[in-house]
Amino acid sequence: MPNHQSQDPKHHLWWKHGIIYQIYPRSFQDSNGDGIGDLQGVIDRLDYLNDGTPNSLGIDAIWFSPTFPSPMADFGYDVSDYEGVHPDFGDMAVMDKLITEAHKRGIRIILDFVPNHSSNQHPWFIESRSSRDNPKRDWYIWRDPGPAGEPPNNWIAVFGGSAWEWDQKTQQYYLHLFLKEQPDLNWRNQQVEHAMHDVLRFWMNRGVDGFRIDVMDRIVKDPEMRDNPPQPDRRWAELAGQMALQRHTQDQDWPDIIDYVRRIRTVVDEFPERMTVGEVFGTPSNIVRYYGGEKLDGLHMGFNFPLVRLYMNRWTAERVRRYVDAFEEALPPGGWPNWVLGNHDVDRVASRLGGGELGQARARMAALMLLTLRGTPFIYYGEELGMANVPVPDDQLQDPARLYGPGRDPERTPMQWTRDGDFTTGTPWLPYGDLSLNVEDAARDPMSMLSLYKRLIWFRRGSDALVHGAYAPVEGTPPGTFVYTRIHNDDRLLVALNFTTDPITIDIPASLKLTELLESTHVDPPVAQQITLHPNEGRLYRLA
Ligand code: TEU
Ligand code: CA
Repeated sequence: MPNHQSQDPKHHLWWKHGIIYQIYPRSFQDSNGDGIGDLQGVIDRLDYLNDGTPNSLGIDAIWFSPTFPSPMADFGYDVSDYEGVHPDFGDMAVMDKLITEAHKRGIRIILDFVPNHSSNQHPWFIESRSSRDNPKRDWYIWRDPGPAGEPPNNWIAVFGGSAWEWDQKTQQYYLHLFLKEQPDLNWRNQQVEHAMHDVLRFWMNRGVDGFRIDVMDRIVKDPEMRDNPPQPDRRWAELAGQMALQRHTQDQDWPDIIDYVRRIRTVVDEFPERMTVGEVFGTPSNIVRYYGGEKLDGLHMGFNFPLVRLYMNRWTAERVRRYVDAFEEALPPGGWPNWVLGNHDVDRVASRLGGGELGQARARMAALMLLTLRGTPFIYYGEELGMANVPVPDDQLQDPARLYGPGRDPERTPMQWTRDGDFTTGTPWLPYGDLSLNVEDAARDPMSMLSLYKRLIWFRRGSDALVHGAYAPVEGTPPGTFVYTRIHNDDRLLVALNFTTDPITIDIPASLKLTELLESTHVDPPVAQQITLHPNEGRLYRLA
């Protein structure tokens, strides 16, 4: 049986028992009218995020996508100074003020640590590429060409083309698993590893509470740089582009990566109550590897992405329950789950699940599931409004990852504060979406997505069952439904989800006596004891 035991409320830890909110800093709030979000803008909106009352969203931590100096080739994921603040976002004084103001509200700060690659404008790379015998040459991955001048191996970059860029001056290739503006750092060089450990210490000394670790699964690769084998199932190539033409056995999840992960954890553990969550992919057992397996001496969490990869035709009760049980099953005792519906790299959940009214209904049910499963929920800014992908005109697209259609701009558009937008007094760097979805109007509507998120979050904050309780699926419910309990001592709850577009009546086992309907995602709250779920409806019940 999955090991989803209750946890002792005494061991309250912010990153386990709280809710984490991802802010794409460029798109949350602009404070100086340049159309680009910034850290002062976030400070101005902290009371929206948590002012200690149920009028606010009620989150416990903010994960910022990169805030560091960067040429913005990949919008901050090409870092040119790991210990600074990009001038578009502010400066170190504003960052310090943000940390202080957030902490005053009990909000922790998580920064995006980008260790796999730096910007090609980083001083380290400028030195490294200057000559073959520069002391920093080996801080990056340089290799001679093949006999006919070809790249050292067949690795391909996520954003298309070979993962090797020729450097005419020193007559070698350098590796870049992403853009050529993002040269891979050589973590097998201890000087690199130590320099990056010091970056973590720098920020923790300033009060930063944790790190989301970018591309955690690729920071070391096959030391012999052997070719990746082909992906026999070529169907994926059409779906996921060139990357899917290979099985990434040599440049992803390399076996000794866990040694580097453990050493990062050792550094983070030099400071109290810090956390790490790694961007890792694949099966639950692969994700658990980054936790450090049974010893749990790796990352505090590895992102659990299956739900962000689910599109409407795969959004079924059976598949989602399989994901939940598989992750619960794979975690070693004490391992802590996490759940996420969206981020800055994937289509927004309301769009993925069908768009329009259907997408909204499914996103509401997904929110109830996100906030009632066992483990840490991650909310992507705007999700609490029901924001969907925004169709950005081709001439305004800016994401380098445009290999896959419009790229990721549609899920990175400005936060919508009022029906006029109110993200900036200038021209927003990306267009607004449907402004009828905005904080001001939604806060006044008890049936809005925002009101649903606030009720669920504030209920969750006071519920031992949801924060600490055991998870157990209820067997034998009709196809298309996923029903589970969350129980901690006498705090006993049941969640019932209907993934179908038909009403479904569920006979709840007599052993689970429903006493009170606490929440429904349907816009027409049903009679308490009736358990006929509307299409795409989720409900939360108290049990005797
Ligand atoms: O993403 C890693 C990753 O695998 C993504 O590149 C994903 O496959 C891609 O975005 C296509 O949708 C991280 C960051 O989340 C992403 O924003 C960065 O572009 C990337 O790393 C490079 O740092
Ligand atoms: Ca600004």
